[in-house]
Amino acid sequence: MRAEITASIMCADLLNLERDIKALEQAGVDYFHYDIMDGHFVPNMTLGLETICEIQKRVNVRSDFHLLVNKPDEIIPLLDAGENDLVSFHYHAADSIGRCIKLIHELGANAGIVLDTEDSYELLVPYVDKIEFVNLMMIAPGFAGQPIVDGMIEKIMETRKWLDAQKRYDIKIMVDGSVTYERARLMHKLGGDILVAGSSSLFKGDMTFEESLKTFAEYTEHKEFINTSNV
Ligand code: S6P
Ligand code: MG
Repeated sequence: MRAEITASIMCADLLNLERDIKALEQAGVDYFHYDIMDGHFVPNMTLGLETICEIQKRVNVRSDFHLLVNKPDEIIPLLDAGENDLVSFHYHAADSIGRCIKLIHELGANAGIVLDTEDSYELLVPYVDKIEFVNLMMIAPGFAGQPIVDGMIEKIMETRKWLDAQKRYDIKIMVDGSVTYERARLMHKLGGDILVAGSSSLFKGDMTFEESLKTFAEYTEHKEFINTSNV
């Protein structure tokens, strides 16, 4: 199965947002990735809840909320998210990880923990029975257009290997940051199920959205089975 693609809306042409979201929907993108920032957990602010709400009214694309905020438990209940949607929050931002997961599940949505580049998958140990996905940051959170941090591709494989050892084959791995087409091939092969497409690909401006998604599909089409116990 090919990788699913979630379009990083902060990388869209924000002054032509309606044009971009409709074109992305038409092109058949899998999710819209909404980075919600508070200027404290990360030194940036991007999409606000009102803007996201307007987008959700205009298109029928599944929502993928990435909360880059302190106290994510205060934001989660405000999200318009349901059973087909994704909500993830940073491990270090939450006062209570368990409470955040519970609040996401109360919405009916899928819960994910975001690991920053320096975080080990071992942080997931207490939560492995409670989450539906993991979001692995390949870059420092807050800004698009950064180079990938060394060792992150290997981390995808290590995390997949560990999840498989826990028999949580169903937990998906999202990969966020610096996802180029060439890297997508390897990221998917090593265990990345959902790839965040930002300024390195979908919004680079060198292809139409259709061409970009087709390229992702071609590059990630044949996920060779990797028996991670032997890797
Ligand atoms: C960064 C944010 C990301 C970026 C996206 C950028 O804090 O979480 O979702 O928007 O990864 O992609 P790129 O290709 O510019 O690195
Ligand atoms: Mg993100």
